[in-house]
Amino acid sequence: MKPPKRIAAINDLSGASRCSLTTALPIISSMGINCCVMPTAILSNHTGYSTYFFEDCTSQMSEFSKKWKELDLKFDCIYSGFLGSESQIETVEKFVSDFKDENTLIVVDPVMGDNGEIYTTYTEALCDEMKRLVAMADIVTPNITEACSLSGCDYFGETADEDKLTDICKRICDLGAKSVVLTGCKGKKSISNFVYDGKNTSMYSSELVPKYYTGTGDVFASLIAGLATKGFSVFEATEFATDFVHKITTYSYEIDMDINEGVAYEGFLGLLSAIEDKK
Ligand code: PXL
Repeated sequence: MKPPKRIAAINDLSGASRCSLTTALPIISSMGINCCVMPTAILSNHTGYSTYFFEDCTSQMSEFSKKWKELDLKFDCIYSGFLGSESQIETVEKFVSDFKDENTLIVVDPVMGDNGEIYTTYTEALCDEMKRLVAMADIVTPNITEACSLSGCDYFGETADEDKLTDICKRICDLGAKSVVLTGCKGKKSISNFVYDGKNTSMYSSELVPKYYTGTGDVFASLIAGLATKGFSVFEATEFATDFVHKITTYSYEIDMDINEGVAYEGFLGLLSAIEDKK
């Protein structure tokens, strides 16, 4: 029997929200993977609420890195998300160069905004610097707002044809990323995730749930990081994640969850523990 694989999740800790680390931890652990968390910032709750407490954790991140190096921790995957400040780009780059070996998978969720709006704590410079992390990634998981920022396209709404999506993904791969999963492309009644692995494309769709829940992208990216760590291809991982997110958003809609409270995934975590490693 092998010990569980290990992911370093670099993301914020929003205490009373289902997003970032409070989502990555249950999702990744339920997949049988050890999730080591490095907070980029601590918040009382996510920034979509009318009020929140925010404290940047840049200096603590370097201390975590130092100690993890002293402990000689090895990671099968490094997964980054929401960053607290511009200088954290360098901190994450250094973390990757200190901990990556030839088998370490790098997943970058370039969290910056949504629905055409950049999050309130993000500066233009931070969005621009995010390209440096994307350059190191095996898999990047932007939504359309983030993909437009990374590829230099003007935001065009949430709908696009396959040619446009392929063009944006190619531009993101030109930055250095190996594959892109572009999330949340909307049709009239569907929502799709579009994959480009540098060669092939594929689209995975599900029925659109008419309410947008904060933190859905964190569930999605955590699933992609976990499944890719378990040996699933980016296409297989996206197919599974699309279906799982559809199940949890449908349920959240049926029980009339408040959008700020995020997706109620707790009752579905058992589905993740049944997934076996492919490698
Ligand atoms: O889910 C994205 C996200 C992550 N972290 C924080 C956020 C948000 C979205 O609002 O505010 C702190």
